[in-house]
Amino acid sequence: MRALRWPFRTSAPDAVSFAVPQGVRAYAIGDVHGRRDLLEQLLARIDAERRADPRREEHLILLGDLIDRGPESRGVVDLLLARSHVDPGLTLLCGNHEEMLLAILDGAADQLDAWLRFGGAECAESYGVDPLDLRTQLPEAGIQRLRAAIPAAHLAFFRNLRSYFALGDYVFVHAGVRPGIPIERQQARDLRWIRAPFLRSTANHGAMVVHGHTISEEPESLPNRIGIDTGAYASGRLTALCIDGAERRFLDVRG
Ligand SMILES: [Mn+2]
Repeated sequence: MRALRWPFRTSAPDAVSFAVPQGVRAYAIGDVHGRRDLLEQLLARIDAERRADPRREEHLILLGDLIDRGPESRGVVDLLLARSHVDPGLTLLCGNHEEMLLAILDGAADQLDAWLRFGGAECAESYGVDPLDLRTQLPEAGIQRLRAAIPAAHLAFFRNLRSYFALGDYVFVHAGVRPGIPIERQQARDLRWIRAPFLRSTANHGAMVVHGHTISEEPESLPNRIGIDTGAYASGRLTALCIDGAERRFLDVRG
């Protein structure tokens, strides 16, 4: 991946050829993965910036993979549910981890083991379910345990997550887009899972694609995509992209 990195990594504002309308500002946050502590810190920074220097239209986009791996999946959902009632500019995207959990809750017993291994164990624990129980019971019984433990409001939260969000010259997705296909015709599977065909593509996607899902040490700023998953659950670094009219910059918190 190293060879694909665009050289600039500054956090100072850059004038770019992609923009959202003047007076509109958007913050996009990468994969939180159960790190409520980092999300709280980053939101505090963003809210402080908004208070000090407001815009006429403010957006906050979470790029998905809110849950799994880190310790506080339930806490992250609680925080964002509460915020969704008071922040009309909040958009929450569905990552492959939320998709997996929903599939399991809908009865995909064959996916339970893989989910537990890829961070679902920590998520189950945050809902008070012992992952060891889930591994030793029949998968159908495990799914019943999970269904009983996850509050209805959280289930509705997961079901209401969106696949993408378009704003000005930008489109926000969890993983990426399938090159050559318009955003409205993208498959949810590609938006939430895609890697190489998107990451290696030099095609103009018709909009600057802002995504998470694939971890890089530093945020990646390329001519056709911006990746902001800095692996918060393991690195302790949660990154956001701020797009402010025709300018943009990165901001992050480190725990
Ligand atoms: Mn992902």
